Amino acid sequence: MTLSRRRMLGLTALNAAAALGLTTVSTRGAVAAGRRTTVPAVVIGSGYGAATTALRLGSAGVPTLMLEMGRLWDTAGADGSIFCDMLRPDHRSSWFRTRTEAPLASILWLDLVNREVKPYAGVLDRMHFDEMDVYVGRGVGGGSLVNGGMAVTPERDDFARILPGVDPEPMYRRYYPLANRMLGANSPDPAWFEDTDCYAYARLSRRHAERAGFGTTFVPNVYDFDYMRREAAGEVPKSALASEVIYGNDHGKRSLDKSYIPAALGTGNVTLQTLTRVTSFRQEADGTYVLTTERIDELGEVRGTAEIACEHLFLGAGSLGSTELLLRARDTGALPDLPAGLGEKWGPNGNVMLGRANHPWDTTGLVQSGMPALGIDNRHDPDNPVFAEIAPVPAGIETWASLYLAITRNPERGRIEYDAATDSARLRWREAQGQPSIDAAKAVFDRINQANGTAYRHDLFGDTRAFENRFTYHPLGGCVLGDVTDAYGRVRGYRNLYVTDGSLIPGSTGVNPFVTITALAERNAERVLAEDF
Ligand code: FAE
Repeated sequence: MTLSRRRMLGLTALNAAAALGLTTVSTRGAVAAGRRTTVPAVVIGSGYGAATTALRLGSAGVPTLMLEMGRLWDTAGADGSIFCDMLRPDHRSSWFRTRTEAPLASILWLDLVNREVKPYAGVLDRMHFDEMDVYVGRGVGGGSLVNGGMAVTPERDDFARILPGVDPEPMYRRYYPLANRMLGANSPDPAWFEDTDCYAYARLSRRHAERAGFGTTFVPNVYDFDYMRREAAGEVPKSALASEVIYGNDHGKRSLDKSYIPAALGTGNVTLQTLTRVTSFRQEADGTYVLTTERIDELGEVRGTAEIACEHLFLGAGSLGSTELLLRARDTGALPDLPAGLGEKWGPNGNVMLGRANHPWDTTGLVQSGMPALGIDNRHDPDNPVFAEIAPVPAGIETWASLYLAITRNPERGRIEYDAATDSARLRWREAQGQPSIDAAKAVFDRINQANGTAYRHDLFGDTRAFENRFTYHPLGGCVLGDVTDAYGRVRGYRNLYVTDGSLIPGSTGVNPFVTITALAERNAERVLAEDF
């Protein structure tokens, strides 16, 4: 069966499950339920690494169960929308919070964007640690549901620096092109981009960057630019042009629940169970892994616990999620031989957010596409290598702000630890460790401000700071490839145990990370399927 036919079959199963309110999705009918289920392979999570691995396992004929703690997002609520937008966030926005916690905390020091909400299994989580918050997506598709869709392949020389143990040749010949194709990365028609109102903000930032001698580059995106063109023309319902981004997109976006996941379900070998959180796992004497899982409802009530046994276990719960599960297993004695390097080499991908004040005559318009399309590319500067995404402020009003998410090559690393008292992960990262990111971003944007007679905005992050580095969108590391795992994601010390997500990458990719996470998962799955099954 072709991949596109499998994808159609899987999409049909997802839609039917959503319509019926089912938390188990399969193209083969119901799977056995009960206190203990046994399956050949389990994949924890449904983000980039997990979805890729599930497809490849399913395609190879391995019966696989995917477990995702968030819900399936493909049915409209009472208001006719699947997700809420950024301007009127409701319970769908946030993972069990009473108030939304948007990255842009204020405009003119006024909290115009955050709202009180009812606690619910919403799509965006902001995980709080001592001196760093981590944004992650919750739901079928993980981070793909909430992210900006920027599909960036790092430059080949940079790749060798990011993952020195991985041969770049097959990555650039095979796995990056495969990942980009599967994810549906595409670019806007340049003539349309130059003309459309919704990218006036990006063109203004490009002009300002060029005045200071910086180049910009178009960034592919998984949002369908042809759909966006039709949104702008008023031909289809709006999504990216209706302030939809961090709380999900009703239309246009090829998130994983539109690409890898239906293709995986369409193999007939993959079953997806939603609203199911893996709390811990152990190994039995015969090598079987036994997971303890908790089923919740959308209001957070625990509806039951169950054990799931498997021969092959793939952790794709994201940098924090996978590392926490492994640390818990090691430090509670369930898997005592897990490596000492577990939790190390964590980083926020050098993320720092900043805003610049535009001149009164430099307006950026009321409608800004929620999907970034340009980056200021200063990656080749040996002193201050920066790749700065020109980010939207889809506030629906003229804010006279230009916003950026700068990705810097901050060499600082943090550590994830297991805290027995709270039975949860702690992130050891000090705010001061983010200073090299601020310094690099400042070197670039000071020049841009000087060349344009502009200044930083001090009203956007809740206090008076110009640079916000107390949160990240790009958590990376904790189970680093070549340290905690072998060169293909097999966890050292245990057979048939694998990591397949952003935790494999040591803290930085220099650009937005999801294409690299996907390409690496493709590469590792191919090897593991050839040798371990
Ligand atoms: P991830 O996508 O986080 O998926 C992990 C999944 O596991 C989630 O669905 C969790 O709910 C689930 N999970 C966790 N723990 C458990 C458990 N115990 N039991 C069951 N399920 C569990 O992992 N990256 C880009 O490349 N371009 C962008 O434009 C971009 N923009 C972003 C914007 C925002 C607002 C955010 C938050 C992120 C952005 N990212 C972007 C980052 C990107 O989404 C992220 O690197 C990937 O999603 C990470 O993929 P993983 O496979 O590691």
